[in-house]
Amino acid sequence: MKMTFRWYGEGNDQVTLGHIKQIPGVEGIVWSLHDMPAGELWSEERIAKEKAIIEAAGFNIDVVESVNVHEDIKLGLPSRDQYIENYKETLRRLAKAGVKVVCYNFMPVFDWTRTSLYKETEDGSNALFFEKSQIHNIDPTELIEKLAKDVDVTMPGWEPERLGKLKQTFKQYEGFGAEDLWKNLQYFLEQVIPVCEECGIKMGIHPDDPAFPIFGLPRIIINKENIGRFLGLVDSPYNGLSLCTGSLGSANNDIPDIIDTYHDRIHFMHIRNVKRYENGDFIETSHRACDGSVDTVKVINTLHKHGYQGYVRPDHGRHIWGEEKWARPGYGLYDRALGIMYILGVWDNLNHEKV
Ligand SMILES: [Mn+2]
Repeated sequence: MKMTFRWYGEGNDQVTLGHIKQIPGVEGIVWSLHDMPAGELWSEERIAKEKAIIEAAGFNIDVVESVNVHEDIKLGLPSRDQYIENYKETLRRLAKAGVKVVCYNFMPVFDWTRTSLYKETEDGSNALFFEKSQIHNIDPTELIEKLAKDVDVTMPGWEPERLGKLKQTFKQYEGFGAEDLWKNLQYFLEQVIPVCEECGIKMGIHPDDPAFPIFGLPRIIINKENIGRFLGLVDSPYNGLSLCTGSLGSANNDIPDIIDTYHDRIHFMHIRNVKRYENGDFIETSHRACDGSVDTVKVINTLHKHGYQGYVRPDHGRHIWGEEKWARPGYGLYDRALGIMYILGVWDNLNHEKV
């Protein structure tokens, strides 16, 4: 596995490349142009600038997370064709700069949803939390506005231009079902994957988070069966997965079994843990297997068994040692660094005869 760390860019992240440099084993930065609205063509200058910053710090730029998919593509509106053309050209430019894997998602309206960003836990840390009953009793625009007020940074999927149009976007999805979303995803892939085959970029779709429908919006990348259907939409190694154990772990998925079945289509792994409660609530925990509902050791063992050569990053961490005062929700420094040491500890142990 090749270890990476997500970083939001200079001036946009309190974590610095210097901090990341001191975490053992990190080879690459998972990056994006976070101020770029979905659907826009990325400029070669901006890509080159980001590449220079990251490479100067001694990291590779192999993985981009994300190039966001414009809502009109998910909705299947006539305007999607121009946005898809922009997407294809952005991929060509990223390939030219040396990018190997692009992560994206195909979730209507929101990239991810929680009901609390700083839920306190018994040990004094706090973490992202999802309370199912709250979701049923709140208007989605109210919920997102409430959460957005808790932080002074823009979070992926909650960009101001998206938030400003939430009510209108929800209206557009009235009467829109899972099969419509499948059809529009297929249309997108049939255009984009041939470009990836030409330029050598592997696409990795991120599972829906949480992995079940909310607010009446369809969610399709949620379980083994649907992942199989997704991979069959365009049966190419370039049409693959960014397998996120935390997202799939928000529902009762057997993730080691999913890895066993689809390992040759996994280009990028997000490894983290969540604790699921019987009432459907879940909270993000440390990466350790016994702290949550995801058997992270078995996940790593299964990747090792298949000789996984792809990219890995620790996903969301808890906020610990007071870092909630400055860290992005889920993207502090400390718990993700601990997560890396856990992942690499298990991995090195499996490799011990070779070390
Ligand atoms: Mn993830």
